[in-house]
Amino acid sequence: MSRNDEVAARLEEFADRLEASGAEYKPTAYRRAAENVREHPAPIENLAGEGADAVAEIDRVGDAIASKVVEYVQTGEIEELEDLRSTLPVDIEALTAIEGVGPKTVGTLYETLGITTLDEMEAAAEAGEIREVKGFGAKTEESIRENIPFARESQQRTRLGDARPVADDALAYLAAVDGVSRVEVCGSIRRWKDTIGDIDLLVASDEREPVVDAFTDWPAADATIEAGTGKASVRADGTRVDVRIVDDAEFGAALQYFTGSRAHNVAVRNRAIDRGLKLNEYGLFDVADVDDPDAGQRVGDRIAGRTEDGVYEALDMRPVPPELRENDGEVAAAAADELPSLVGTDDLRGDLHTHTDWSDGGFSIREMVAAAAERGRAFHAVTDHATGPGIFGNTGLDESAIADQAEAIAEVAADAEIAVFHGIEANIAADGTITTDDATLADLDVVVASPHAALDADADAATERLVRAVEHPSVDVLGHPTGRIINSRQGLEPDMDAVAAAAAREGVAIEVNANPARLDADGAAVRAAVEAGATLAVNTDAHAPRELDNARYGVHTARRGWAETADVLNAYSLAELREFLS
Ligand code: DGT
Ligand code: CA
Ligand code: CA
Ligand code: ZN
Repeated sequence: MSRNDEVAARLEEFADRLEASGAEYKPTAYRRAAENVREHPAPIENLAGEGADAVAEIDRVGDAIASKVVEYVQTGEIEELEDLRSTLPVDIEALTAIEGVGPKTVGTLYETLGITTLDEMEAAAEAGEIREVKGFGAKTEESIRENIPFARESQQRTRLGDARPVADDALAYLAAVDGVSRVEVCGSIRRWKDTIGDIDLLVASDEREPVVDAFTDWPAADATIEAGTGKASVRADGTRVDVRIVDDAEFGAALQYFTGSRAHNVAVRNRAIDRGLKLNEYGLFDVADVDDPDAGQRVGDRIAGRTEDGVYEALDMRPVPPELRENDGEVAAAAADELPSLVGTDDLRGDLHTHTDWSDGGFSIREMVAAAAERGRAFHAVTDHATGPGIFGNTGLDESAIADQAEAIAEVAADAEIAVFHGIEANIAADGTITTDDATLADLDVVVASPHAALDADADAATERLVRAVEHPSVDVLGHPTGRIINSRQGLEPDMDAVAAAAAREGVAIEVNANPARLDADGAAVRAAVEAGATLAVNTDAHAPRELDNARYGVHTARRGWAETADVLNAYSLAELREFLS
């Protein structure tokens, strides 16, 4: 976490605690300040070093907040925040993770029932105490009770998009340590799961202790959890990071073992047993002539282990891409040489879902197009929000604003180095209708239709809604189909087989939204889409240039769903893309 993110998180906690204590306007001021500190291009510690006046130069950061920022950077604490923490000693982050529970509710339930933790909240809900509190009822209590397990899970698992940069930093750091010959991520992060329990790293080196010492000195490590001879764990940015150090000759076997998943490993190990071989984290061993194969871990002739590919090949399999290792058909496919040729990050030629300052983005059309061109993209679609359900205030475009924007886009397109498409992100109402005029939609190059409201509908209603939306003649892409926010909102739970079948029939692409808070469609839904013969669109939904770099999360999510290059609209040539959109 950069210091800007860290300071922003403290300001947001400040806002939540103020709101829980009944403050009216101040929380909003703190939240706006937090957002701008997070987005500020310069490191906040540099500004704080120059004093509160320099910090107050940031938009929406007033003198009072600026001096708190300086206090935090200098001392690691904000006295007023510490006071709020002791007068309202609640785990505000965990409690507000319950869908439908905000800081105000937390404050009320602390004052009336003394609730401070998720466990206490659960006990109170189960004892029927919450419904007795003024302003609450049986329905609210029931919804709180139902949403607690999801909140609990969200407190334990880190979003891929938060964990991956930490892992990348650790990889770069360890690669530069003396005596390290190879280093790789493994575990769920190498499989690009959408949430991560902990980050696993594997190092090949002859010198274990110096590597452990170097790792515990990693600047991003906030605390050492344990440090042994062959392994160590630290906490970084709130996530546990495990490192294991092995000999070079065993690195491939260890990488295979620690990448998992467990279910995949069991299936592969059984294949080894069928061949009279033994597979473990130390290697693949021929135990045919060994009296007691269980006598030790390294018993028998080592026939593979230096490289991971070598392990798979010695088992008569193609090497399995990590994203597929969930024991979902990949072992048989690898044995039959029928693995899909998965889409790669280099295959994407452009984005079909992005925003500008015409809606809730932070940058102009010209800036976003330039950022796409800088990244080597061949095309870029601007799809700002249309006004409609779930789009707040005046951030969404009505029909006349869309017409105005067409002119602005044409102006940028005229001298752009890349193809620029004018699109819209239209809204799918609860009944599946699209809330922008048909005539306006028909004129646009790209129509992404997404659900933004009524995201708690039951499964049947959700399926009908999405099927009806893809049947609209102008819709090209079904945007973030479930509307989930990872660790925060479950979203719709449609029958993806049915939605995918409709999308395939109607020639509508199903989006894999690469925003790491969404990753929607997820791997399982992508698999349903691929099996139904639907096309996919891997889009960043970028609201700022740097969010265009989130594309990799979308690609790896698509790979988890067995998506091939040919399945992905963003990999089409311009001519093919125009054909699909028309
Ligand atoms: P996570 O961290 O919960 O997101 O999931 P993973 O898959 O990273 O799991 P983790 O960190 O507990 O262990 C990393 C990998 O190591 C796991 O995918 C498979 C392997 N592994 C660890 N412990 C065992 C074990 O006791 N048996 C087997 N078969 N594999 C294990
Ligand atoms: Ca892990
Ligand atoms: Ca682990
Ligand atoms: Zn969007």
